[in-house]
Amino acid sequence: MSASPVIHLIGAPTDIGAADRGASMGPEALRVAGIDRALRAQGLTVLDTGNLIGPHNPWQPPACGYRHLPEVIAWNTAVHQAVGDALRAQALPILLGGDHCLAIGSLSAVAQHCRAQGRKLRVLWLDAHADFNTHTVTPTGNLHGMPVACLCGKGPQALTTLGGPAPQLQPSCIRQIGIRSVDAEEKRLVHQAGLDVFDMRYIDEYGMRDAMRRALEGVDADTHLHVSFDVDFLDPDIAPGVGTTVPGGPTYREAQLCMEMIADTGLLASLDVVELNPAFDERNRTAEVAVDLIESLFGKSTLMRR
Ligand code: 4U7
Ligand code: MN
Ligand code: MN
Ligand code: MN
Repeated sequence: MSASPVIHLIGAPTDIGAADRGASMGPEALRVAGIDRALRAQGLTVLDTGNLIGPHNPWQPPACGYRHLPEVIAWNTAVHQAVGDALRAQALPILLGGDHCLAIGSLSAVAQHCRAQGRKLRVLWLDAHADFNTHTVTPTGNLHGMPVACLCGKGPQALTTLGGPAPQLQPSCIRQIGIRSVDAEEKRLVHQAGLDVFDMRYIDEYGMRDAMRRALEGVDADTHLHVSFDVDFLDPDIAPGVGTTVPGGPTYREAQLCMEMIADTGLLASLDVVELNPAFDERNRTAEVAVDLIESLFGKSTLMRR
């Protein structure tokens, strides 16, 4: 982006797709941690559009492989609309989740916008999980484990066609970073789709710098860069406030470097911050770490930038 766009904060307070209750409190925890103030301190213009509304969580077991599918469709329809509205207003949407199923609504709007504008799209999926389950292989039925599959055309039609005919995303535009928990059958689907995954093994061997350099390879001034930041990407030592912690994630410094390298491209055009669960947090410290990292993602650096 050339001139700094206006940032729209869009709250989606739901845990409809998650394994645990509590991600519905995520938007407020990020506000309490000062997300708007942090971005404004960097000279950005921020409009908090408030919270979307949607059905409450009925807390039912899965039906036909999906838990809460009608409610997930309702929430994603609202997110799709709101993110699309922000992009059409030339704003930079930040979706404050909420669980990660909401990325279906957000990225379907982003993909649709890119098609309309003839822009290329690169998606960085920062997560401990690949989120590539389908209703036939999911061990849980929770839709927060399925958004990447849905976006790539595998999922219930109401979700795969949000934003037009499926698929919303080509696997070739996605880079996954920080992955360390993939279910057995899901692994097969990830390979089949040919997703580009920089898992923790890769980061251990080659470092975050090399992973990010490669994940960002080929982006240029015509690229819309979307970051889908699942807070469980981070090591649980620094980010206990998520439902599905997986040990062995990026450290604080590795995560900072990841964000800084994205900021350096100057191409960030939309963002999801999802899966923060204040019910598992300690004095909001995970929300505060997330806000620190988001500052870096928007270009805050330790020293004056050369
Ligand atoms: B998240 C899981 F089985 N794979 O599908 C599933 F381990 O958005 C977890 O990345 C999914 O936090 C985690 O339920 C979804 C499980
Ligand atoms: Mn996720
Ligand atoms: Mn995850
Ligand atoms: Mn999670």
